[in-house]
Amino acid sequence: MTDQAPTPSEGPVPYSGPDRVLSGVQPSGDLHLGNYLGALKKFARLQHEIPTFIFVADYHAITVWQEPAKLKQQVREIAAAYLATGLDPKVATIFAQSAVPEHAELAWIFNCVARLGWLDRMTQFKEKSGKHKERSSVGLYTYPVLQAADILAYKATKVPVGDDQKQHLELTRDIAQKFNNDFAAPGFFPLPEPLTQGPGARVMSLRDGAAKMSKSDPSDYSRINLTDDADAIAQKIRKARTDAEPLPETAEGLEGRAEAKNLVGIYAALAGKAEAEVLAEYAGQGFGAFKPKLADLAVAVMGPIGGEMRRLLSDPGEIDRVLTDGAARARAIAAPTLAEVKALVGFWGA
Ligand code: AQP
Repeated sequence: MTDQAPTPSEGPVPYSGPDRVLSGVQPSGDLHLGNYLGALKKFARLQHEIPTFIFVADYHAITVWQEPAKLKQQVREIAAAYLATGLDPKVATIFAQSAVPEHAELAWIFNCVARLGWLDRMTQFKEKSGKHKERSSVGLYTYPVLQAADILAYKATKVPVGDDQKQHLELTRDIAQKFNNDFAAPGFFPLPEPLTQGPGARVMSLRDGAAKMSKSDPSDYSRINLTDDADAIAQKIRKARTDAEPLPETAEGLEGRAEAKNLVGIYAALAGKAEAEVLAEYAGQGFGAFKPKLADLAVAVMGPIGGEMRRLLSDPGEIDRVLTDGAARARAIAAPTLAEVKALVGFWGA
């Protein structure tokens, strides 16, 4: 028995298909400002430039325990967040991952392409499994392989994600490249690019400038949720950890001041400005003056999103129609890809 495909590696042949965007968010808790700035905000812009597929990652969510009675509602909440942050279901394809079984089937094939050594290097598994790795689900370990299937089922070329996902994107590229080599199909899968540029690619916790803002942080004061009202947003910013120094004139002056850098970065991302512009405006001022300005801006941007989410969630029928229609449109792309893959692998009936 060999663990190597016999096909020799061919020189890289560029993918020549159309550009497509794909990304998703797990229905594993309240969405926060980091998810919005790192991911959702970019989706709304990209949909007008490139065909865009955005899914609710419910297969990914169950890599850690999810209450069955709540999961469906959590899926609707993410879909509501997509719509409330500007995704248009007539333009973008919006769907639930579990409604497109091709993702799971392709993931199995990719499990047989990816190497254990590749997965062993994934830092997110190490962080999420913590000290009790042997008690983690197998799904949590192979999560990046499913992510590769999510992307490549649509032959997506661009993946808007936060900075934390860069390593997983590299794995997707490795899987795509190895599949193309192993099955003598040069250029069959594209090597997708992560779109992580811009302010907001890595929003940090409001309580700890060294930890990323995360849904699973036990402290609600560590993040601003998309559904927080104006009072909660202002209070969380008021209580955000900072230092006693005034804001510097240049970005270099923020080095070694993680919490200060984070708040300036959040302001810049929300205002659509560069960090340097924010500093030019507030240099010399302390956080007593800066925080209320940041709170006003955050309330102005986030408040309407929360309101629209509440309106959408009051009529789940509308969200369900969007997801049903999206799943049919998604399958129309993913099913032919999977059929091609099965033929290349040599399966009976393919
Ligand atoms: N702090 C962040 N800054 C910028 N982008 C972020 N993203 C997540 N946190 C930040 C981006 O949001 C998208 C969706 O993430 P996800 O829900 O699929 O999973 P995640 O990255 O694991 O997000 P969380 O909030 O940290 O969830 P938990 O706590 O459940 O693990 C991705 O594009 C991600 O990069």
